[in-house]
Amino acid sequence: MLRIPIIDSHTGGEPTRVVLGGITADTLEAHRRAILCEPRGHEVIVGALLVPPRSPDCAAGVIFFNNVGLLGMCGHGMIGLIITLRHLGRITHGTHRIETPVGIVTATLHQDGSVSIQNVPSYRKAASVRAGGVTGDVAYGGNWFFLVSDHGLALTRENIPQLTQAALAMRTAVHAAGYPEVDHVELFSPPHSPANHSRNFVLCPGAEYDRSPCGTGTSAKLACLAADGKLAPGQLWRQESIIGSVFEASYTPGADAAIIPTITGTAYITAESTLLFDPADPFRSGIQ
Ligand code: PYC
Repeated sequence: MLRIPIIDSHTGGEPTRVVLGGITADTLEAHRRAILCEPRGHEVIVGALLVPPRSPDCAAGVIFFNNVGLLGMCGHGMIGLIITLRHLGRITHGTHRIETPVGIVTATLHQDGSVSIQNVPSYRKAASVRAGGVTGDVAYGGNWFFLVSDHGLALTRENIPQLTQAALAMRTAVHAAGYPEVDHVELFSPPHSPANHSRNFVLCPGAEYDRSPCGTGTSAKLACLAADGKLAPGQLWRQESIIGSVFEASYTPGADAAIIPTITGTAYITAESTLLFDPADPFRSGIQ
């Protein structure tokens, strides 16, 4: 019977399932949905397959995946991975380089248990794109985002079904407007807590919403703020999620008008487990 050891965590409410073995990058696709989705999990879980790094100065390599495919990077997932590696005794406090498919991310595990990730270069590709009755920016932060503030919707938990439908329609519209690379939509409003600068709702590629403020989405937001001259290098940005969890963020200037964002958050281990795939189970591959 196939056995896949995993460790689950959550970062600001958003779950990460780190896969420690049992499969390789070559066999991931065959098991991707079975690892994450029902009956073993839930569509919202982001997977993180540990792989040997190609670069000898990296502590680990990781491939992030979700219910519909692979993710270039994942901010909340990287914070969850670092806390998982500490839980396993594979790393201690300090700075660690982690290889992702879109570049090397430098993660710092602080003494207080929080994690800062220096993300891949992030940039705004297009400003003020008109699509589906709204205007937004297209930006990259390790994944592609359509960032919209003029949506007219309240970012409350009760509104999550309406926010999801509206964001799905915006994604279709921004594809039609010439940006097929966009797989996440990020809606903004003023924060609910005066300690924060902004609240967001993030639609993920598989139509789930991010419970965390989204590390790659916050990176894309910083790129837009920097491009508009609204946030200076080193200035703190506190991004609040739809459930009220917070990432702290800032940036340094990068090459070619890109920025290098740093995102800080905290993750907690929720389970250590081994997934079993019984050949007699008609749903061993998940509910397809
Ligand atoms: O934190 O970057 C992130 C993320 C992407 C999708 C879900 N979370």
